[in-house]
Amino acid sequence: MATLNIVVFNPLADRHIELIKAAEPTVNIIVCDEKTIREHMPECHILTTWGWAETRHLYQAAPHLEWIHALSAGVEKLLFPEIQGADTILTNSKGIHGIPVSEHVLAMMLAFSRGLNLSIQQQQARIWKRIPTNELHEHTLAIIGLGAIGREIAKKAKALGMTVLASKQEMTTELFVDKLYPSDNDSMLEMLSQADFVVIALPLTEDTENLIGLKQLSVMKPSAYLFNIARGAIINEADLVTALEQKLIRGAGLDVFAHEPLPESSPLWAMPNVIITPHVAALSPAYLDRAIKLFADNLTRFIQGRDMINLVDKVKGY
Ligand code: OXD
Repeated sequence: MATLNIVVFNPLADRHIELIKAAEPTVNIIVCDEKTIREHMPECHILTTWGWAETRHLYQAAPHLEWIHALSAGVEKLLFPEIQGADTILTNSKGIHGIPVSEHVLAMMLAFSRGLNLSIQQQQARIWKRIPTNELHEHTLAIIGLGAIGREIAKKAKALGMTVLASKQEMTTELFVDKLYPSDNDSMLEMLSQADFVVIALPLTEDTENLIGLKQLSVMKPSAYLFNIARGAIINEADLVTALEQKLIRGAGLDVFAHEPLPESSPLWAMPNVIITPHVAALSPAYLDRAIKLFADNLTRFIQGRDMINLVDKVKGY
């Protein structure tokens, strides 16, 4: 077989290169940035990139490309018509996000529950004033979308004494979920109405775009908090702003937005009951180690012609 050229759109440490080489010593690894990537497309066989990176123009310049691997779980910028109609393999990094994302969600839930968002604001103004605090214990968490991330959140929430509800397309037996709901609209409304904390952990698809709008927000408890660590477009952002302004819900912890970076003009920035993080929920020093390990495993499968893991359905989008 001719040497395989793997173009990687991210800096790699030596240990990452070694992991890939251990899987397949003969491959040629080309690490690129935004400026250099295009020139390597004519010789590229495997492209390792991010689901949020503009890739269509690169694809059009890559006649030998056989496989795109997303270092992210989301593949939103990798689902353009040319790839959907071609044999090009698309895989993602689903399954490696559970630990950091669940810790991020827990951090935001605890921050609201213990009033840390308000304490930090007071601290900046040197104000000593007792603020209302609460416990997660015996409160109810609803997880919309129970995949690898949702399960890890459920496990940690149970350890804190919470009741866990979750919605999912197929009914399965779940160790850390007290009640599982099907994913139809009525079931979702029923689940939302029970919850003190709601976490969105779904992929963005045609079906999930704008899934959470005023109707869903209106059935939530006025004391409830909403968290989004999935994709911004799953929430109708204008409806969320209305719900927060009208106090239909108490607050929101948001790591993802319909437009990123979140525009300076967004009213969300100035809301005291909103915690904004810049799409970092999955990131930690361990992220790339896990992502490259998964890629290297798939590389062996690709070369040996075995079934690959995390194949993305290019029509469904996950
Ligand atoms: C991802 C993310 O898609 O971190 O991997 O958002």
